[in-house]
Amino acid sequence: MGTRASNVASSSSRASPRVPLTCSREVEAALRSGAPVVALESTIVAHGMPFPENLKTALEVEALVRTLGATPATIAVIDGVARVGLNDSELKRIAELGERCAKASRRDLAHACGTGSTAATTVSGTMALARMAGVDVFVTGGIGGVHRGGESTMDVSADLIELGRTNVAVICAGVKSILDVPRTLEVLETHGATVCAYGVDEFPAFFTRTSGSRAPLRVDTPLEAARVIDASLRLGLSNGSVFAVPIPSEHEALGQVVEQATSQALREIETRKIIGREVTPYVLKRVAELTDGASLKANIALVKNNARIGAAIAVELAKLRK
Ligand code: PSU
Ligand code: MN
Repeated sequence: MGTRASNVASSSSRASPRVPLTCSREVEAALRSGAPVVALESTIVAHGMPFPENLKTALEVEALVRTLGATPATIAVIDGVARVGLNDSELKRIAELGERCAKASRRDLAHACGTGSTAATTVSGTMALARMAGVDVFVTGGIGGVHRGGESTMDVSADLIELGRTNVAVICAGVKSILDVPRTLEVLETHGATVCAYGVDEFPAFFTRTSGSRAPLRVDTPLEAARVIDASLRLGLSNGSVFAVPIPSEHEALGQVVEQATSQALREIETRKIIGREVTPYVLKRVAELTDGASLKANIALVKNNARIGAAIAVELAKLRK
């Protein structure tokens, strides 16, 4: 597996006195033997879906990864310790906390660990911890991006910067269309992140297979993706990569409904003069109301699809690196 900090604690139950990071026994054993491991984030659990669907989905995604021959490693900060591989009760705690759980991107990791807090990790926080533990492949739903109007607000997700400086492969369904897709791709390019669409030419927009923006690169199979990741690790590049998998066609109809609701919510924002940090919560709430649960269903379907492909990529990568 890739670079691995030598002083990272490896016991399942004790943190090293020096590094507040532990891997579960299962993850530790898999990493030690070079078996495939798939990192999973916890912000999608705490903040991305309502309880109890969030817990059910998280457990099903872990089971799916196992079925496909890889070890799942859900990542979060629990009582001040960065945990790579949560047990079911830790996962339940994050899921039940929901919106009350802290959300940790890279900037928040030291504070969460230093103050003994519990926090769900975003894509950037999860990538940073996955790299420290030696996990190369990470599956999620969507990554953060440049917000619409980001050219003046400078609201650009830390995920994009992390992808420029941490070598982890992120398998996702692109970015939500409430974000600015062209500018998101520009920022990823600026920071040197490798961006491949999976099996298509266009960068997908989460609920829809198309975004109107062509992806810079394309791969078509798990083996091809694994070869790209392997080459990146062999070259010792510091940047990460995005493998953007479109939502499966059979769920895209649902996605289209969500997309129409999103457009309506965005129009409402203009007429109601909603601005700044009120924007995203308003849009998400309106989309949930307008689609009567279709957005959650489509979200779960695409996360599972990403997990299937991500696990297959991790399996191929482990074979290449044996
Ligand atoms: N996009 C989604 N679902 C999510 C997220 C993004 O479609 O749950 C979460 C991820 O954890 C991502 C974070 O890392 O939101 C980005 O937040 P921000 O825009 O504040 O950087
Ligand atoms: Mn932001």
